[in-house]
Amino acid sequence: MSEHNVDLKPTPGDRFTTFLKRKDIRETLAWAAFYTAGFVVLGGVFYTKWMPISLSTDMKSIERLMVIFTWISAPVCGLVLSIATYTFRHGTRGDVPPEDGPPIRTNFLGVASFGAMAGILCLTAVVYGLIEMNSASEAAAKDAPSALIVEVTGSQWVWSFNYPAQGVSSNELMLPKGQPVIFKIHSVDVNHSFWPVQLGIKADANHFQTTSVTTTPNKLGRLDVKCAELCGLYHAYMETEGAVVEPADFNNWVTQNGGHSA
Ligand SMILES: [Cu+2]
Repeated sequence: MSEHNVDLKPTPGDRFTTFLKRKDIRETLAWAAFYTAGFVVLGGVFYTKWMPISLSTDMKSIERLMVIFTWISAPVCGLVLSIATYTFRHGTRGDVPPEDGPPIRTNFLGVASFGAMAGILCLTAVVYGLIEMNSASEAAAKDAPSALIVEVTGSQWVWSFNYPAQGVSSNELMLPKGQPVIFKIHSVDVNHSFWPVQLGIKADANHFQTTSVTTTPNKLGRLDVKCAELCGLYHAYMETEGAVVEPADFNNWVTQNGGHSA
């Protein structure tokens, strides 16, 4: 008779419902929701305020990338913190730790959903990154003919900039607003990394190869230029300033420094 063969084992759904009814799980999930919401708000509303101001579309896409990656990691971070919070609230000195539960490596649903979730998160990050990178290099190719060329030289521990078409050299990075700029970067000694912070770009400065990176400053403002690769004793001080200025002011600066407007 069939009723003798009825499978009375709880289904995965039943087990999940029982799991959700546990007090410790409910409290942990509540904390997880609280922390996750906190990180989502911090990432979306405050992150961009704490970051350096944006003077190019590349910096805007870096901002967006940081916010989206913060949102992706928010639930993971929220869950870890919530478990820690539960432990701090309920753990007592001298507690006997509970025995380990059954291993989940044989639980197909558990393993598959973990794998799928991790895979989707990683794929999202990779695909998103590729799309951003592609659109940046497309824009760079389109802008190349009208671009201002700036030769960037890194040396221990100074940045110098040469504007070949204008015949000007400087230790501050001056750029006209609205004109694409191609940085041709190299180093005279060890490896450095050229990082004009508010432009949202960064590229290695190597001794044996010139690297190049393109962007278009689209806002007036002060620039911080830093070295982003440990390059010796005074690496931390390898920084200089600059500005994005109106094209007319840029031309004035060029002539004041003995160059000629191209
Ligand atoms: Cu350096």
